[in-house]
Amino acid sequence: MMSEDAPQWRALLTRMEPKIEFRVWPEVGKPEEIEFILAWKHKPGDLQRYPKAKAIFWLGAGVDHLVKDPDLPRHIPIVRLVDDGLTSSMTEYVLQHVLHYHRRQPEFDALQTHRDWKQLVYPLARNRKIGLLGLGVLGSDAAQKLLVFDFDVAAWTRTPKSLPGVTSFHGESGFLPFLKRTEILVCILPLTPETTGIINARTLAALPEGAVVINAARGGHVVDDDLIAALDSGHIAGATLDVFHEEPLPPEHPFWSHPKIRVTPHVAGQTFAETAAEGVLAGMRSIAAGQPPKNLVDLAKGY
Ligand code: NDP
Ligand code: OXD
Repeated sequence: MMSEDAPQWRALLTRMEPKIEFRVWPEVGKPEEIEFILAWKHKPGDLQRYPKAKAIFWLGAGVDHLVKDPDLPRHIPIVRLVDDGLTSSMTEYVLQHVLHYHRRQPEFDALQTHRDWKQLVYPLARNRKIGLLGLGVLGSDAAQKLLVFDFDVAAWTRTPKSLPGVTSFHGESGFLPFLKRTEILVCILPLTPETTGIINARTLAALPEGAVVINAARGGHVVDDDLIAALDSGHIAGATLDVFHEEPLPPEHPFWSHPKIRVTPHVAGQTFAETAAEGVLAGMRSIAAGQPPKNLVDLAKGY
């Protein structure tokens, strides 16, 4: 495995399955002895060094970094992380920032700087239209919890979806109607060639005046200059961004100091070994028993 969290993974996995011999990259010993690879943000090219590897367990939900590795061994299963801890933490992030905008917190913050006591009104949650880009593992959980707060939730996906309480749009023809009704746009899409740059000038212009954007997916989804222009024109009222084209976000990047942008350092959803290790072990056991593991990455789709 490769990760600064390796000691915790080692402790958890070997407690659950004492037969596991756990090696931490780069001290992997003989590459031909490695059966399962656990990786996250690996050094491109390294994964092809293990001729007897039976699977790669990617310790994150988004596999964009992995699938762009030209030396990725494509003949073995690639399993991505689906984990309750990660899912809950992403939902917390979505709720935190949706509520921040719904309750007009940026405006209250501005009023406070002028010692101005103004009781701005906000709509009932059921009249606040949230639009989720993506309704997969993470989007579905966020949608369900937003519904608990009574928000009016819609989602846009590649294929048709039906999740009770969620208004569904899909494909190219569904994109514009989805945007037109969305006041708080939340991106939880995988980064693929189809979704790269999806938050661009046209998308932002289709949102209603005063809409806000929360990007919890990947920096590559946003065309940075288009977002800044839409914020500066006043059409978009604010943006919360967790992910960036370059991470860490370079100190000179205009996002850091833009008055309408909140930056968080790629912490929206976190992988917790404590909850994730069991799923990884279950995947290894399935493969060892000749069964297909859960949460396989579809390399043709890229997620
Ligand atoms: P899933 O694969 O479970 O869901 C992906 C969703 O996106 C599906 O609803 C899918 O639709 C939709 N989608 C994919 N491509 C398109 C497209 N071209 N057009 C419309 N919809 C599309 O992924 P997860 O929910 O587990 O994770 C989503 C992403 O969140 C990850 O890929 C990762 O980049 C990001 N992430 C960010 C984190 C952070 O800390 N900032 C933490 C964890 C994840 P369909 O089902 O129809 O194919
Ligand atoms: C992930 C991430 O994809 O942390 O899991 O971004």
